Amino acid sequence: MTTPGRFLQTCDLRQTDSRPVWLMRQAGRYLPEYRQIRERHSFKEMVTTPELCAEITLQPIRRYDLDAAIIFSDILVLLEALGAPYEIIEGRGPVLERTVRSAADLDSLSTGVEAGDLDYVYESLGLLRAELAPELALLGFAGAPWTLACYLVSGGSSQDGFPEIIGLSKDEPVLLTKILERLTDAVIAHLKAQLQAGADAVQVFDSWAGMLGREQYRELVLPHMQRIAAALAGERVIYFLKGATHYLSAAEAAQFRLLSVDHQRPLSYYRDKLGGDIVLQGNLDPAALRLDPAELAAETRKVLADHGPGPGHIFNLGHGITPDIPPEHVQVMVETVRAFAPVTA
Ligand code: 1CP
Repeated sequence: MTTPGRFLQTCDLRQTDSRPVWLMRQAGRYLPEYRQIRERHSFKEMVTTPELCAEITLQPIRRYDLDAAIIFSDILVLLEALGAPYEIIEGRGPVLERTVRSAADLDSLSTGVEAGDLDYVYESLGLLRAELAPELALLGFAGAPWTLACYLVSGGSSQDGFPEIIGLSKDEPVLLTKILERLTDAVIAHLKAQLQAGADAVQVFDSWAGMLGREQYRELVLPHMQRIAAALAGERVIYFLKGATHYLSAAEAAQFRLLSVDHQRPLSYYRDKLGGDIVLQGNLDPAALRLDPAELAAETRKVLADHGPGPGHIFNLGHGITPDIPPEHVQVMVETVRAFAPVTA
């Protein structure tokens, strides 16, 4: 069982002694202990073997005074469970064995995740909950339907911005909606199962929502995300958007309650626009982690000060940490957050 620590207290807009802090992609290639395991195992082995997965998830927790652990997994595990297996190719990123661009492609995909297919994720969460200190929050996650569809339609990572899905949105809007609905059902089931397995909160990553204009966002992204919010009402669901948070009105944001924002705009912009009842997560520019320690500490304090002393702020980056960051710089960032003036009610 979890004893509410800083992370969960902040989710409830309660006062804490210091801001909760964790980093997107906190387990990963910038850590030498991660690279050591990666030399001996494929990415898939690391994700699908619960003992390895738990070990990698805990690596950043052992190094730093963080408030949350996010399970080492990937958004693509769900596509694999639906019948589109992936590989991670060194230097290129994810590649799927197939694409879905026609009604026949969609028909040949599973209608839902079969019992057992993602048990390795849920088993890993069980192991982690037992090993983590009770005041640390355990996070599960999934890709948002739109971001998953980008990979499913294009067949993997793309340097040129997923043109295939933009084509599909123009030529076959009904088919694209069906794809997004199928993915939404699967995301809801996967998030619920992670919460059931011991996750205290789940994050939905909409990394590619920002390629859409405001109108397209309202058509292709928002209805599916609203269905996820409704299906998980009462649970802690953090919605991470890159390049699109400013599309949300206060009423729309309120449905999500926990919003992770990128670094394009200061936190005070979102606080002013969305009000005091939303928990904001973010938003140090990940590039700030390359600065020398004094400048990095100054940038970290700028984010903390910009939010102001009120509760409801989870410190994080605006996007994931990159593999080139010196691990000591993360230490500087976390210590700066800890040393900052406490949150007041
Ligand atoms: O060691 C390696 O070569 C693998 C690199 C790697 C890692 C460490 C991949 C392949 N995935 C992961 C783990 C991962 N992926 C986590 C771990 C938990 C954490 O510590 O935060 C998470 C949350 C993800 C989520 C993820 N995967 C997203 C959304 C978040 C984001 O950063 O935007 C996306 C878009 C992916 C796809 C993916 N998987 C891997 C890579 C390199 C990518 C991105 C590729 C691309 O830009 O298209």
